[in-house]
Amino acid sequence: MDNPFSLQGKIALVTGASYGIGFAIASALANAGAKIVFNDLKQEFVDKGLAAYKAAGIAAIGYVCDVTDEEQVNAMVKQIETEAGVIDILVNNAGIIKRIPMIEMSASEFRQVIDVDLNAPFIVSKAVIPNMIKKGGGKIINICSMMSELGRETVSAYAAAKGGLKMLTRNIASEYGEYNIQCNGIGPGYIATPQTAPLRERQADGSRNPFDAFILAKTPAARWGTPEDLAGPAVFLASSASDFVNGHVLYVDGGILAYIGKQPS
Ligand code: NAP
Ligand code: GCO
Repeated sequence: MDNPFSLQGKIALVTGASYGIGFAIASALANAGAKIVFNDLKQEFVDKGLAAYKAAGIAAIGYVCDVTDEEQVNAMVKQIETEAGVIDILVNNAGIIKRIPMIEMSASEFRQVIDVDLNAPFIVSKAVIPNMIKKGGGKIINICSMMSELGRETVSAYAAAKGGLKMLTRNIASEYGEYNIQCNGIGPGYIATPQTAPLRERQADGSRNPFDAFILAKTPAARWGTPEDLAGPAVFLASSASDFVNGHVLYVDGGILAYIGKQPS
């Protein structure tokens, strides 16, 4: 029996993958045999990403592309298909967050988050699905969040986007499953990346950030996740090992969603 987790011969596009979770997922897919293509907003970050992939022994191809811009996305997908081949695996990873109390957030700020975290996965998925169908199938992995299930103060736009992304995941699975396209989500818990750095920064007096202590009390694993914790789940959902898994969000959260939280001592 062939190794069901092998990605040999597959082409994987991971959006926003110069660093952070996207970089870790792309590296894992490469180590499983996939050819990696990625994008970022700025050439500077694409170049930094290419250097990091090279240092990890990964021959990635990088593109400058704003995933909220449908013209840029369609041009990038066409260029990828010319330079590397039809995309077999899409990871919609690019994302932003704005932590602002809802009644202080402008409609423009709200729309910016929705644009990157929800509209962009729609735009990129729409660009790759037609040739996935022609090729006989494909894998789409949307990077959701704890906020696909839970709310908290100051993240209204992000939670609305990630909740919507869970349902977009289910709808792509429903609409294109018959073409052997599996669309699933990964819901990371609290992961130590630049996006969550403000939540972990030490206080002025050197004490731990209260949010840091809060998350540790809410996580059975009693630690923040690392981007590498997402590697195995991503390879699973990108591989033939998950060919009958569709419309599922796999939470990689150390148990947060299962736990009421440690009683304060
Ligand atoms: P990050 O460190 O902020 O990295 C986000 C990446 O997305 C960056 O490379 C960024 O590029 C790129 N990006 C943002 N807007 C873009 C756009 N319009 N077009 C193209 N690229 C764009 O975030 P992260 O922590 O690695 O998170 C990655 C994904 O996981 C996000 O979808 C996030 O919501 C999700 N997530 C994160 C956590 C966590 O705890 N960290 C937990 C659950 C889910 P620039 O560097 O150029 O801005
Ligand atoms: C926050 C965090 C979270 C994480 C992640 C949790 O401000 O609460 O940024 O939103 O990024 O989405 O799964």
